[in-house]
Amino acid sequence: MHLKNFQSPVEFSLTNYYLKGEPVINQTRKTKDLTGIFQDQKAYESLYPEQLIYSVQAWMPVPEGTPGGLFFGVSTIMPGKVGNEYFMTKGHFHSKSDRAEFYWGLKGKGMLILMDLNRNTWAEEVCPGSLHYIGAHIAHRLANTGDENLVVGACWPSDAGHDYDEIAANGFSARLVEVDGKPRLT
Ligand code: S6P
Ligand code: ZN
Repeated sequence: MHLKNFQSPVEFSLTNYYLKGEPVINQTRKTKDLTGIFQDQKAYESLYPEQLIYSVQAWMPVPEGTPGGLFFGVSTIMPGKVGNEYFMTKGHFHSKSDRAEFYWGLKGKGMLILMDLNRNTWAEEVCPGSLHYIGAHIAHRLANTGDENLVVGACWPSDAGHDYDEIAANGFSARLVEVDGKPRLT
């Protein structure tokens, strides 16, 4: 019998929402990485190309594509807008499109924008403690509607992958914009 205590190689801070340890990947998306995502081209071009829009940390304990494993991620979306459209992630379907995912709100205020294969789009409010099940064949994107960072946890299958092409080509069928100071899907 083995009764040794081991420590997990990765820690998640409940105070600053940071993943610490190895192996953790850190990804940033700046204005210059989000060409074609926002509607207002003029407003987009007026932003500083190096401005950080969102970052993602992920613990991928098994190689990407492994069947049966799980990944753990934390997405942080900065507050701000391009014209009247909130800062948001690129959004994607999973490459293995039937793979689901959990999101949960940790900090800040935002919306999870969801779209099915028939291009029906809807949104769920994200706040600390909100829990979101993203089912099979549903594209997903996060938008920050508040004035502080939006931090969201995620867990998804290690063989899900990301399909950005469909969203890059056709977008979602609705956009989350500010109307009279409030978020609205239009
Ligand atoms: C992965 C999961 C998240 C997103 C992240 C960034 O399946 O949904 O970790 O990758 O929120 O969004 P995007 O659309 O740029 O990958
Ligand atoms: Zn996903």
